[in-house]
Amino acid sequence: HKVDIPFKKATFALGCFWAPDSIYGVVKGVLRTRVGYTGGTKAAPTYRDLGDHTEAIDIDFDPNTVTYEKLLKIFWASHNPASASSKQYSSFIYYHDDEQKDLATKTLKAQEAKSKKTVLTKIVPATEFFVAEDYHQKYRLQQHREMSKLLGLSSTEDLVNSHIAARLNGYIVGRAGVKQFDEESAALGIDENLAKEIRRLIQKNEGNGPSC
Ligand code: MHO
Repeated sequence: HKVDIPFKKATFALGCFWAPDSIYGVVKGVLRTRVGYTGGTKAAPTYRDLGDHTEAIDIDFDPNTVTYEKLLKIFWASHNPASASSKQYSSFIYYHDDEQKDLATKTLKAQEAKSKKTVLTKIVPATEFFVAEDYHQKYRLQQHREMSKLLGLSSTEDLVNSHIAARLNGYIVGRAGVKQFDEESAALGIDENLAKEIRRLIQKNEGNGPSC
């Protein structure tokens, strides 16, 4: 389930990280995702004791298939950047280079103009990303133990490096439709029995907003 092509990184915080893991996991061009804690100073943060860090998602993407602008568009559309939250759930864009910084700044201004609200999102340089505990990775997929087992996804290693894990974690909660799934299920190596179950879950959950 490994995809070995050149990639770029995007790192965002937009509330509880389970939902963005599913939302970004099914975006075309997204190769891998992992959730964790970043932006703070506390050494070795954990879910129960994350100190001044924020829950965030770290994305590996293929820039030839998806642009950083598209990922930003999804960022603004997937949470309310004008609502105040604790540091744990605050809105951040952690840029990896000047181009990302400029695009983030530009789209933040556009978001403010469009919503006529003060956007609280902070745009800051990416710093060390602490991968969260196993049970937070591909959280939705892990609720389907049979499926994770079938795919041989057991360690954190698998869960954060597997392309198929990122995709299915979004599909099973309906974050992309059957049509897109059918276009890539063969390439993902999914057999017909599993495909049937996934289509059923997509249809059941499509239209439900993402929840945490
Ligand atoms: N209500 C959830 C939020 C989890 S999210 C990873 C919980 O506290 O378990 O912060």
